[in-house]
Amino acid sequence: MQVTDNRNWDTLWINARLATMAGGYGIVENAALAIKDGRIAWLGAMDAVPGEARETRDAKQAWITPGLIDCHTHMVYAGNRAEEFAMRLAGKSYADIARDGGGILSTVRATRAAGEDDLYAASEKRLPPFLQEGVTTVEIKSGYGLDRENEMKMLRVARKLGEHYPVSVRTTFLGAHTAPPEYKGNEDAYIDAVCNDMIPAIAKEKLADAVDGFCETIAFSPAQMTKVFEAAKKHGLAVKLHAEQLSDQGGAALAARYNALSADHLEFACEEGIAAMAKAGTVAVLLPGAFYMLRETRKPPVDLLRKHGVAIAIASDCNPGTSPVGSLLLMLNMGCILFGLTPEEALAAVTRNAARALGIEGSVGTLEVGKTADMALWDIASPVELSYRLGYNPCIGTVKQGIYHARHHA
Ligand code: DI6
Ligand code: FE
Repeated sequence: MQVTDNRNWDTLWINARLATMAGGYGIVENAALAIKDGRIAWLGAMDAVPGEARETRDAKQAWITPGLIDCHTHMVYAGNRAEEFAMRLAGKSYADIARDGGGILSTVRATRAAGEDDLYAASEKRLPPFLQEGVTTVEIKSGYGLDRENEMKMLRVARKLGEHYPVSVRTTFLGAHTAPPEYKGNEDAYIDAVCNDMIPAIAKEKLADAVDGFCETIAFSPAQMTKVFEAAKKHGLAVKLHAEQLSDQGGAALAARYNALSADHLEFACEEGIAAMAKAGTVAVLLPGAFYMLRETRKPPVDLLRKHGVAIAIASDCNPGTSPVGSLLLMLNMGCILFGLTPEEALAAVTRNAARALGIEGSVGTLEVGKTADMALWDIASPVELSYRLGYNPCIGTVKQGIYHARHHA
């Protein structure tokens, strides 16, 4: 984007070290960055600043990255599943707990029972740790309501979080998470309700930006997910898929066939599915929190993703069952240690590639002229540090649509 009026910037950040993430780290040392109307108007070397701003802010040699993007969460829910955590530690599997009516269904019971205000209050508590760590965009899925009214309640709560906090919320309808008890043994009828009742109502009220599903033996088959994707397509909604988390169901290839924004988890993905994702431009969203919590030993095939040139994102999967995670930075470290990503890949995975996984790479995910001025400021010596440490938060503050928000130190 061409910037014409360069004497009229709103804010000029000076003495910054930029990792623009526009290709590799995209490092610019001794940098300045100008903001106008919430967008990046110019960036480059301090001694080449071509204009003036009403307000100058000194970054004091802090690093500035694109605001982090958590592209896969289920952070709107009620209750918690600490008891199941204890059961899993005692040897019961996630799938066994789900078959016995626990797992996702136990969160469905709690979420259905919560009024909209209570659900908002419970969910609101999970957001600040992410924002304090430099997150400026978060995706939030439904999937614990499993009927029209309760799925819409979840999506409204998610949208409301984005209205009350300096974060953009992208919402995803995950009605096809599992079949609710009233449809037990009648899963096809539930899928019909997802396709013919829920998706049209949610599309009409513009409550979701995308449609997702759980393609797994304990959830829905590729044939059932095909119906859901057809309905999404009919209503102009993008699709995503929880694919190959616990077994290879051919979900990656199915997602690619529908030009999905992303296929997520992928521990059991085969090369054929990955090649199809590469061709379709479908992003691989890796979720090290769930891998870790389930003590999974099969790693997502990172080498195959690299070989085929599939963009890799990572996310928290923040959910009460398999990933009760409150830190995206921890996921960078786990992405490196557990999955073998490089620190540079890990940072790209929560910026540039996470934006692609949400279909918003045109406006966020890198520091480039014309993009939204969503940024995170860090007290670090190099961007590698964001993956290196565990349990430290070096975030100084964020800039959301041009406005600075200092981090609140506890
Ligand atoms: N895969 C996951 O990791 C979450 N959902 C899904 O389809 C887990 C959700 C939960 O256990 O509550
Ligand atoms: Fe998930």
